[in-house]
Amino acid sequence: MDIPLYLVPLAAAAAVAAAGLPAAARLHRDADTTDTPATEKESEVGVAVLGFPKSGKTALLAAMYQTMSRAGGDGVTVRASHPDHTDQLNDLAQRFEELNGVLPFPNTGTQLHPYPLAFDMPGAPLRFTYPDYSGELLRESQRGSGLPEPLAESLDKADIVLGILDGAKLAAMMRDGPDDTALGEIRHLIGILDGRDQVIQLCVTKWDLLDADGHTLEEVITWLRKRTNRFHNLRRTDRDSPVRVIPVSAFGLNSFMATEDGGSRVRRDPGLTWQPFQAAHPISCGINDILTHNINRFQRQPQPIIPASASPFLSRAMKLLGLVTVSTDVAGNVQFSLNMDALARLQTAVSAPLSPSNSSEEARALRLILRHCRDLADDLDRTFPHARPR
Ligand SMILES: Nc1nc2c(ncn2[C@@H]2O[C@H](COP(=O)(O)OP(=O)(O)O)[C@@H](O)[C@H]2O)c(=O)[nH]1
Ligand SMILES: [Mg+2]
Repeated sequence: MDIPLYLVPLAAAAAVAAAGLPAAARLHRDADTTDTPATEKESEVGVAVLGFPKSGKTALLAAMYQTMSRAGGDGVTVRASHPDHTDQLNDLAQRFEELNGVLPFPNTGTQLHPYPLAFDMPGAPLRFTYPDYSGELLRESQRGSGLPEPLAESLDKADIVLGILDGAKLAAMMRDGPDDTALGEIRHLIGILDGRDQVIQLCVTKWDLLDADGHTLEEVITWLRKRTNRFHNLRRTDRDSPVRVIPVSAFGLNSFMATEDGGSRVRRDPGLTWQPFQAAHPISCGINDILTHNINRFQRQPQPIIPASASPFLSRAMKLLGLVTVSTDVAGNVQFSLNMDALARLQTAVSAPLSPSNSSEEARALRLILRHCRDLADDLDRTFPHARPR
């Protein structure tokens, strides 16, 4: 059977690959999937992605990986957290670039296809997994049956939720008038997000199309607000973290790739290079907000103790940055109490110079990642002042 690896769900690919491996390698792989050491498990930041078919989820993954796997000035990069996935991700990005954007990965099936990524520096305490899947899963929930199990589970476990709004459909509606189906999808998606106490970022994909039509982000937001009451509620300013609307384009804005014939074909200009637009911003803004969101959330409780149910990454990061005081209760359980000045301490931890003398390698790596993510969030604020609710 000639199925390219990237079309095979990762679990199946791992099983196929493991079957042909020597025992030592198999052990290593097993350890990676099932017996992940506690320290590594604790570093996982949960990411959920909500998007209808063809909204640009896989293209965003390819573009995000292309962007994040190349170091910027601060040296922060992302790699696949297992060699198998490196090949898959490189393949994905390469095919995206070379096959004229005729994307070779229409995900099928009812499972998520996880792409685990890790920040690539010594001691970096942060991993995340981009869950790609067939958008039909989300469509299924529109028929009133609730979210299919894997998607519901991914959403419940997530620290960061990325809601994908299809920029091509927005561009078409802003040009030709609202379309019930496309509008129904947006309302459904926002309905799922509204009321969730998590870091949420909305991505408007295929921004190249809206940009080409001369639309500003402000116009897009005004358009959405007029047609979706819940959009306004989702973006209310007293949330624990802001729901940004982030323009992204996997193709980029330089006409390297462009759709033709109403989107059915993609043309590539070989004289130009692939420069995705703001593809790393959604996840970076999400990471930037995780700690602030949860500090705000815990501070509203009568007793600001980090619950055992909190994401393991949170407890770990808060401890590394000195935002909590660790104690033991009468039953001998370790308790993490949020410090009163946690928000101020967080600001200092992210901004202060990184010196080996006063912090561990892990804490320095975390601070560097947080600084990198804050810089991208600031960059978004400068480029698109309307991205953040005001
Ligand atoms: N113009 C434009 N089209 C895009 C972009 N990203 C994706 N597309 C188009 O949208 C289609 C669906 O994208 P895909 O990522 O496969 O959507 P998914 O089903 O949500 O994973 C692709 O085949 C492209 O033609 C983009 O940044 N700009
Ligand atoms: Mg896809």
